[in-house]
Amino acid sequence: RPKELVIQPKGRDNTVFDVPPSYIPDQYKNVGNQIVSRFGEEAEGKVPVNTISIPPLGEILELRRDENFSLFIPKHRRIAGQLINIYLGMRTVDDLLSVAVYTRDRVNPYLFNYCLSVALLHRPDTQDIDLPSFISAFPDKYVDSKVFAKAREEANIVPVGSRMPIEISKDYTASDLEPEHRLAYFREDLGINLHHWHWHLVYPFEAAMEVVNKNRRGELFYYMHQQIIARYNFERLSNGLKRVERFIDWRQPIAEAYFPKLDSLVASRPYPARVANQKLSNLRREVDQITQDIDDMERWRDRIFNAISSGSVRNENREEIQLTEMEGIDILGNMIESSILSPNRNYYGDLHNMGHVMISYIHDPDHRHLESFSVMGDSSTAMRDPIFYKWHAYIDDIFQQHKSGLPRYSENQLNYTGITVEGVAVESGQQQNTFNTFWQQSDVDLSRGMDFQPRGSVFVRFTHLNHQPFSYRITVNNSTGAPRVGTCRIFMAPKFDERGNPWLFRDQKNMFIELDKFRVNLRAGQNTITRNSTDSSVTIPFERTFRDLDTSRPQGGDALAQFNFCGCGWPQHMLIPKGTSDSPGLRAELFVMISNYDDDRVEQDVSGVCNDADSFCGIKDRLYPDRRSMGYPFDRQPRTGVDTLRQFLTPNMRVQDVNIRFTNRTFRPRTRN
Ligand code: CUO
Repeated sequence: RPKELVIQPKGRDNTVFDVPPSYIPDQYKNVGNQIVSRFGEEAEGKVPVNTISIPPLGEILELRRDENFSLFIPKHRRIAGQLINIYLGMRTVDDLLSVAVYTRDRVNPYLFNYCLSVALLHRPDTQDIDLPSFISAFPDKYVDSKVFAKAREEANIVPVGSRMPIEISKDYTASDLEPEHRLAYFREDLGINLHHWHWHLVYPFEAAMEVVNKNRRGELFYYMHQQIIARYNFERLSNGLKRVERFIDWRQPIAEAYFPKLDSLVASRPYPARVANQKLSNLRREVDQITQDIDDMERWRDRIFNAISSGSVRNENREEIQLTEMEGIDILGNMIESSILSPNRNYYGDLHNMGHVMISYIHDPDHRHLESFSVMGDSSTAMRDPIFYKWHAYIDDIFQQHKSGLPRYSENQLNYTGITVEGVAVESGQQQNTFNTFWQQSDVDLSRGMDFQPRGSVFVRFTHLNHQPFSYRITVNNSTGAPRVGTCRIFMAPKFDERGNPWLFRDQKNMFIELDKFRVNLRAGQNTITRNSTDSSVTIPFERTFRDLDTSRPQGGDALAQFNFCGCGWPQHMLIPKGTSDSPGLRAELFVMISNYDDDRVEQDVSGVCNDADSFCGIKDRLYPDRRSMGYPFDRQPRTGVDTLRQFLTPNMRVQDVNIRFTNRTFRPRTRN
């Protein structure tokens, strides 16, 4: 990929930055004027760039421009923290622009993009600046590498306007000989991987304290990833596979292989594959300054389990901190991930992050082959690999150990006196209480992340799961004689386990996926609540997942200002698991609860901020908008005497049998005229 000297301001492809001559990197010094004038000739406008004194970049330059970049590698994290601080420390937006232009052609492109994104997200004076969607900046992290040669050819030969979309098969990474491949549509989904990237962009685990220290971030790390595992298991049951097993014995071979077929355009190298039955080794990678033994991981694990069983952790001053009912999970989240909010990173270590690193170097633990990390080493690609889910199933199980020691919710705590949910129905298509799923094709423009002449859009067409839009109709009786306010919580789980047996509540509770959560006003007497699937509190709209904002944004500044935060959210097209194609489809249980808003409420002003995926992403610069433990009411073991979901119910809850029916048809694109 040619490294040109021009940053193109978004949406104005023919505008260039007026790079001060002193900013031109040494390797271009002799030809700098020619390059600038070449781009300058085509330019319709120039953005002035101040010459300022640039802070020393030091260690930041040690990551070469043609290397891959991973936040999981401690050295990379450290230099990312330094660069973020430089961007955050600029006094004005003009100075920020100037240092961005200067660093753009010197530092690693992934590092540059990540650090500038974090800074734009967190500086008060850049809230109205939007970035192009990450997939259009780095398409190589999301699509089959074969696409790029085809795209270049298409761009060279076919004029803009006549170019045909390049189709990516949804079966390009493996064949049906590999049972795990049945889940490829989920693991390799563009929207899911973009969500995961955005989540970790919004919740970095290492940076300036004011960037990391967000309300309940440790708990949200637990909850968002717990929901990923629940959703993955739901998809597995839809595909005749049993729930994912934990990666618990780190000295045993990993049966699952994965061949990502992604090439890093920045590093000009493919992401390494993992063959079946590879084993972890101790890491000795001087190049990354990583020396880590499996023994270290085991020690951290044992200390974490000790902390959970004793109900307290030890901080760096050897003080005990209790893992309380409400806040303990937040401490554990930061400790296990780990983030800089961990009470004692020396002692409890860096278990989850180092797991990613160990797995991502399984093919070259001592760097003898000069290979870089695999997809597990990068939050934008990690969810593609089956081992991601085994690792996170293991991590989640640690959190569940803590949760199962907490006080159980009593009937009184769960109930909302006087409020009865009398009926729940799902309306979609002809059949009530059936979700309809199918394949859908969509087109994404990749041209922004590629340099070729002549320019113009080049679309790829990919196939993803989707569902028919639906609405819930919920009837509620309020017998209190006065208006009431509640929070409506909607979840769904498979009705039977992988053997076809009904669940015990203690197992089924971990299978519930959150579908929606919203406030309801209940007048005295009968109420009917209707709610559309597109309003879900876990999802962002299709358009926001895939498009640059300038083609889809509503008029007005507020939505625009929140774009980067708003990129976080489960993709709407993956809200409903695939289900099965037999009649009547996969049998599932839809759970609706109305809890007392007095116990849920968080006092804050959320006007003008993006909050449509707040269940998984929180709200930018605000408190998490629900006071309950995340995952409520399924985050605890049930009270005594409750073995099944039915026994768990109080009058303010209701369960409706539903079916998820998959039709093996592919609908043509709807994203482009
Ligand atoms: Cu999201 Cu392991 O935390 O990837």
